[in-house]
Amino acid sequence: MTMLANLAPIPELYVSYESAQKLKVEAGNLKSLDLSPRQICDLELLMNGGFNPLKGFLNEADYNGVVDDMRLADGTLWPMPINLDVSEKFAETLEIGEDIALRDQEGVILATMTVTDRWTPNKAREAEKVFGADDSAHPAVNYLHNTAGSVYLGGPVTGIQQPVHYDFRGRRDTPNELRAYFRKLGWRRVVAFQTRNPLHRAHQELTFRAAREAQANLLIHPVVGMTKPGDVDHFTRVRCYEAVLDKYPASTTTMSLLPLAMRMAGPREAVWHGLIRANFGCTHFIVGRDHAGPGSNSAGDDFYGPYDAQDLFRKHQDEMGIEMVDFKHMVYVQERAQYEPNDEIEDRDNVTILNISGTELRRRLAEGLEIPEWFSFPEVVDELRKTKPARSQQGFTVFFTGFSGSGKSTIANALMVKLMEMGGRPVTLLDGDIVRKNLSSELGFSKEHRDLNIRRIGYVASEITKNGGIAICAPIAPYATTRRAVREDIEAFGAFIEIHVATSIEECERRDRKGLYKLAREGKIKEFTGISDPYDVPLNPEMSLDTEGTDVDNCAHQVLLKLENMGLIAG
Ligand code: PPS
Repeated sequence: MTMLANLAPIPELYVSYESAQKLKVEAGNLKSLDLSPRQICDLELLMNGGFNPLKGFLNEADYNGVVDDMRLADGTLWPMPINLDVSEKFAETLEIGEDIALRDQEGVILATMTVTDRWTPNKAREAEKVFGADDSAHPAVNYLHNTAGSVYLGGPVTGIQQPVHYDFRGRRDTPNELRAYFRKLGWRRVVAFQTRNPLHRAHQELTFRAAREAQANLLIHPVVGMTKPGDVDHFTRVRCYEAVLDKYPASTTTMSLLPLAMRMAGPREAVWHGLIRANFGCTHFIVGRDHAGPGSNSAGDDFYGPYDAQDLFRKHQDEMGIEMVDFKHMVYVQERAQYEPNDEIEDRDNVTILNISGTELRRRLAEGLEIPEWFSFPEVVDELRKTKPARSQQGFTVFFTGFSGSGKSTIANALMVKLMEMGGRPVTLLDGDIVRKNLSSELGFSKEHRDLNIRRIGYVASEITKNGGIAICAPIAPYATTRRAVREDIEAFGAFIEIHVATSIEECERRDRKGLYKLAREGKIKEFTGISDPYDVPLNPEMSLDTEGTDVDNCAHQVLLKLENMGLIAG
């Protein structure tokens, strides 16, 4: 262990304050791109040197090298493609060699970029090579296919200003700010701990041991850019970290927030994380079990082996300028009242080994069950309970879908009344007809308009869910992909219960309560769902209701039982 930090400043892409003011005015005349949240994260780390040696978004030759061999065209190790993905429409407007302005989501110009390269990537190949499989169960593969633009632009970036953050400003540092801090305190060996989860006792013990092993100071370096969908939000996490920070011996440990957009790419991600921490002045980096793991693939198996990340890191660390401190899984040994690495436990057969998995922790939080003190700190558990109250106190959305006249509105109304009778949470009904009067009065029934209508319903329902209410939606919602997108929006805040009101088209037409089927058959209403327009039958709804043999009251009751069964309402 000889590594000592060279804490000299690293190159940034920013121009001087005076030049920035001038450039900002000039950039106002350039074609401009409003960056996505992920691109803003990437740009911030490009500009401040976190992604050193990159000087901009990857050009085509660098991209190909990174995808194929984790190397830039000049041979430098770099495992993650950092691309400026745009729409074909925007790409077509550009000339090679042209400068463009890169703006944040409010329109503030953060940087300019000279477009040297423009190409259409083979996304399936990128998915296979970088993430190990072209499987949309992987969050980054899903992003690649469903969110990222189809054309990549590459070229050098000139930084004008940092993205603005209003939260935890005092806890955010650029690589050079952290380097200066380490210099000032005389910290020449620093071990960084990457995390996207709240810290519990096992993490504290692990980081503590890592610092001892590396004879280094400790940097808790949590990601606050973008993590895995469904993670605890960073506001809550930072409050948790602040509580845990007090448990470390004073002046050995510090915390700084990293605005990284994670890709959950396991082994490649570990190498990337290490290179980033070297830029932030660290000499050591902790890689534990299943580092940056994305969970399971669509066949139900893990994408990566639990120690693949450690293996890849070890293979490359000589050229990385940072050393790995590898850790096995930490578990609690009850008789000795301490955490120990799972593979180093002595006298294994005569001790009680305790562990609470992430899934188990989420279950306990959701059901309001006890979380033992050996597992976490009371302050951390308090914070988590505040943000994630027990399921019976969280907001949720019940989303009915089915043909016109299937009985959606009637059942939704009955459900609303029953929930209001029970009390406890505000209930809002977003019925198809009501929404079309109040929110979507200008829309018709083309695919585009129907999707817009459903996305609006989804947006309102997600806000209601976020704020602890119950949203009951009852549109036709004929397209499965749109229903999935709404589900994703809502599940960030609470449960989404999709209910297929499975009345057959023949029965709906026989009932024809509004006389619309007759008009549709006569061709007087065009694009009528089930007659002259498609309906994707839900494949995995939480529930399917048969209205042909069951009355409305009973259908609503079945829904209540389901909600009770899911722990969303008290029995
Ligand atoms: S969608 O596809 O989800 O946006 O539809 P939605 O907002 O639920 O609106 C459906 C109601 O509009 C009436 N209507 C039609 N439905 C389907 N296709 C066509 N072309 C159409 N034109 C008008 C119909 O009364 C639907 O009401 P419900 O409550 O479903 O019977």
